[in-house]
Amino acid sequence: PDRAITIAVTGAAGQIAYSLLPLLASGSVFGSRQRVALQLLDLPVTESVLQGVTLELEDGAYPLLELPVKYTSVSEEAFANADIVVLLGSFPRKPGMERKDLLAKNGAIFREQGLVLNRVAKQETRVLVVGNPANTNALTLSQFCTAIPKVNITALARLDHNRLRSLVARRLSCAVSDVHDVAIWGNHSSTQYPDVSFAYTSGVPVGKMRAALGGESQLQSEIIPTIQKRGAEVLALRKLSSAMSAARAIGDHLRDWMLGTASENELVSMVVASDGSYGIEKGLMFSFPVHCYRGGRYKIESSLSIDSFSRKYLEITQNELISERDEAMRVVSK
Ligand code: NAX
Repeated sequence: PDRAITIAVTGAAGQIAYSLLPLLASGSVFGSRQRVALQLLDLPVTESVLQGVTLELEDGAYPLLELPVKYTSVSEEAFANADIVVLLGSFPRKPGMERKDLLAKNGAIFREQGLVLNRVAKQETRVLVVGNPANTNALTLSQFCTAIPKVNITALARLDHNRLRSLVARRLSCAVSDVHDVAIWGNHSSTQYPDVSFAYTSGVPVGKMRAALGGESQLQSEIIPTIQKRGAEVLALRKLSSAMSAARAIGDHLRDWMLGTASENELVSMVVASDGSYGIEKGLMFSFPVHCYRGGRYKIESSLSIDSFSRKYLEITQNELISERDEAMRVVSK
């Protein structure tokens, strides 16, 4: 067996973590031969919950999990020697809270965590930001963590990607595994652009997917808004935000990023620093369709042709991200 990979998880006393940690410990993300060491972080107020989660991980008797499981409220300790850092912890939006205040609270958290990582992380450490506003939190972190190359800092769009893939499968009455190359562009927010223009199945060739789903008007009025608002729909029903599906998406993101996608040509969606492809401002943390290769590498698929239908959506989500970035940078540079 290989050496254990060390995974730091923040917000580890929260609900996504409660679904994610068993996936990491059981081998269903990195495979049944890869040992895993967990370093859990949450705020001091949650200490007893975090300790309880640690006891449950021990009681799981996972053959691949290194014992004892470390837990702490000191980020230096959680991040030390981590190969992978999953940032779930963030300041939640409270009723009546303005976006500007949310950006300020999270700007402070992700600046601090960026600075800590800058001191204790390795150059090869891979960082996945999940806590919202995820794209902008990842951007803030990367500004303050120059020790980690920007390509090694990503944020989660895979939940949106999986939601779209599943919706297409349900609409076409086919298996999810038969749906390929859906894409999520832009912000993990209601301005994201869920795109089926490059998607295909064994029955629907590339270029015919919009028509198969009822045409552009159907996409615009129904399919796109359904994905954009899916998180809000789950929240309204469960009175809690998506957690089981978020954990699953985090597992998919990490597996594909570290081990490569199962098929070499498959497109998956990841929030990464823009390289200027498709006219998206360089450096902006933007969800793109990417290819992943073994060894923690990925490449933005930069040769897709964007028509006027898609272009409109790309601009809206880019503009939102630029305004979030400007607001976040204003507060963190104070
Ligand atoms: P919970 O509120 O259940 O858990 C969050 C945990 O983070 C809490 O235990 C809290 O004490 C901790 N925390 C807060 N600030 C921290 C800090 N500075 N350092 C360490 N820990 C800290 O939220 P949960 O449902 O688990 O969701 C976690 C985050 O994921 C939220 O920000 C949520 O909005 C975001 N999501 C992002 C998604 C994405 O696709 N990018 C989808 C799912 C989810 O909504």
